[in-house]
This record gives sequence, C-alpha cells and structure tokens, in this order.
Amino acid sequence: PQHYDSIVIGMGGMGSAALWQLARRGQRVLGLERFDLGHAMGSSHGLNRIIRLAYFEHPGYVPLLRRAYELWRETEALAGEQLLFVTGSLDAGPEEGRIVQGSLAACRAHGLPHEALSAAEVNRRFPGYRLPADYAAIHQPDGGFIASERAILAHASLAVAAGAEIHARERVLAIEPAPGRVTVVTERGRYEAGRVIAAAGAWIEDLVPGLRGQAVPERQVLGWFQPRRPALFAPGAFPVSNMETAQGHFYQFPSWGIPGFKIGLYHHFGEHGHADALSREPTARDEAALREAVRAYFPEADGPTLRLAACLFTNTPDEHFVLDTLPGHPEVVVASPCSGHGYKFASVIGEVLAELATTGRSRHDLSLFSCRRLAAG
Ligand code: PYC
Repeated sequence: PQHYDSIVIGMGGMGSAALWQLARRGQRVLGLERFDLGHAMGSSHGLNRIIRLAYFEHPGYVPLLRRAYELWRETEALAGEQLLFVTGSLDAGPEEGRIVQGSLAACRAHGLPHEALSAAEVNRRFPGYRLPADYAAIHQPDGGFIASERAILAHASLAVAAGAEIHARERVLAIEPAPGRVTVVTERGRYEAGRVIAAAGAWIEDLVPGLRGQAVPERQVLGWFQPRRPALFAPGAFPVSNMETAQGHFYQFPSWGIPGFKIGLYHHFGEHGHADALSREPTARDEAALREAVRAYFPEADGPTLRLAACLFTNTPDEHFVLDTLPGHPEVVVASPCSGHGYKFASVIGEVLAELATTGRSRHDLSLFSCRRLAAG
C-alpha cells in the first residue's frame, strides 16, 4: 500500500482544515472524501455559517474561538479572498433564558465587549428584527459568519499547494489501527499512515464503532426568503443571531450570496437516523416551520421563498465536540461530532487535529472534548 505520514478522512470543514495544517507542517498527507470536494450532503453547505465569540453554550469555548478568528484571518490572507464577515451577533430570547444568560456569562468570564439590549432597543437599531417586548438580547460586535463553502475549498487549495493529495469520490470502508501505524481501506485500495484523522462528520459512527449511539446524525433545514425591504437584511444592517422562542431555537443571517434572509430552526423536527437515510429533500412542512418564525420575528423578510436546503448535525449526548485520540489507539484522531455548532471552529480544529496527529497533544485545552467522557457518561 501507498504510505503517508497522515491520512485525513472527510474533506468537509474540519478535514480540509486539518489537511492544510498537516501539509503546512511538511507532512506527506492524503485527504479522502466519499462525495465530491465541496458537496451538499454533509454539514457545511448552504453558503455560510455563524461565528460568534459570546459563546452561550459554554465559556470554555472562547479561547478556541479567539484562535479560530486569528486562523480565519490567516487563511483569508493566504487564500486571497474574504471568508470571515463581521456583522455583530445577537443572542436573544427571554431575559432569564439559556441563550441570553449563557451569552452574558461568556462575555463576563472573558471580558468580551458587549451590550445588553432590550427588545425595543434591538428592534430600533436593527429593524429587520421584531422581538417580542419581553425579550432581551446580548449584542457582541465581533460576531458574523464564515463563507463555509468557500472556506472548505480555500483550505483544500492551500493544502494541495503545500503538497497534499486529495482523492474525492472514494469511500472509506474501514480503519485498521495497529501499534504505531494504521491502514485505511477504501473502495479503491489500501493506504498506510502513521496517523489517521477521522473527520467524517455524520458518517463517523460507521468508521469508529465506539462512537455508535454517541454521535447521532440529525436532519436540519435552512431557508432563504426574499425580504420585502432588502436594506434591513443587508450584512451591515442585520447582525447574525441565535434566538430562544416558544417555538424553538432559531438562528438567522443577513442576505449574502443570494438575495435572501436566511433562517434555521436548531434541531428542526428532531429527525435522527443514519446519514444515508436522512432526506436531503426539503418539504412543505419544513418550509412552513421556518415561514412561521419569519412572520413572527422578521416580518419584513416575509417574501417569496428563494431556497431551501437540508444538512446534517452530528450530536453527542452533551452537545460538546469530540477532539481526541481514540482510547487505546493513539494512531486514530477523532474529530467531528460537533453537534450543530462546530463549523466556526474549523480553522482552529484543523490546528488541534494536526497537533494531536503530530505530537499527541495540543496547545489548546481539550478537556471538554474527550472521548472518555462519552464512555463514562
Ligand atoms: O453555532 O450559531 C451557531 C449555529 C446556529 C445554528 C447552528 N449552529
């Protein structure tokens, strides 16, 4: 079999960044992708993903986010294109709710610039929003979005320019670890490497059997709607947001790339299953759930539907990531199950994975992300 220093399985957000970070360290690397390079079956298509510093999920993510911002700026400079767009972020909902309180806690713990706004202040400053009178929001000026589809190709291009090889349309059948080396079996052949990085997203359970039941694929739907007043939804006028409501947790973007306001319902209808079995075809029921929130909270965006897309989350039981070597198999680095909030970290996760593959440890604190906590749980 052909031999590499490291093989990265999955050329999505995390895998493409890891391939670049390994190639820049002078490694001989192979990236494997079961679909095309840049595809619409995984977790990063639909143009863009939110990035935000005021991390309501857990303040422990903030140091990683600071490094993610630095690396996104570096990737932009090297690739010669803009990937990070700063719009500010809002974390909104009932004042005592998880999103507002979690965002505030992250801002206070890390001294982040922020403003606590009433619903009336949000609606006046950002008139695309119509928050209910009893809502509040935390505004953080560094929030925005990453052009995720472009960024995957930017990382892959940088990796290839640094000597990496990528095989798309080649499905991995098995990872066979042995002390000090690992064999990767695909539909087309066998490859050997010192380390493998499994960044297979929603397919990780097929490759790492220990993660079965701990990394559960879930269907998610995104919608773009043509605003009646487009200026209110331009990137300079409309911050990205996460919002807790009685109908669920919605997230929003300004118009960018296509002339439509973008919205999603976090965890959507709770449809879980194997990644191959979950439908990527949006339905009228999907559209209606998003349209209802547009009417309630963003009425100036309640114009014609422009696009719908289905993508996948991969959820751990506590919704924290897995970034670790596999217990008993230090040759296998696991990355992925990012539980719907991982893309923004792709630049720094690439660095973490390259560090784990080359030295067995990372400069970043990964204590939230261990494999062992899943086993223990
Ligand atoms: O991390 O902001 C986020 C997000 C919104 C929807 C899915 N993830």
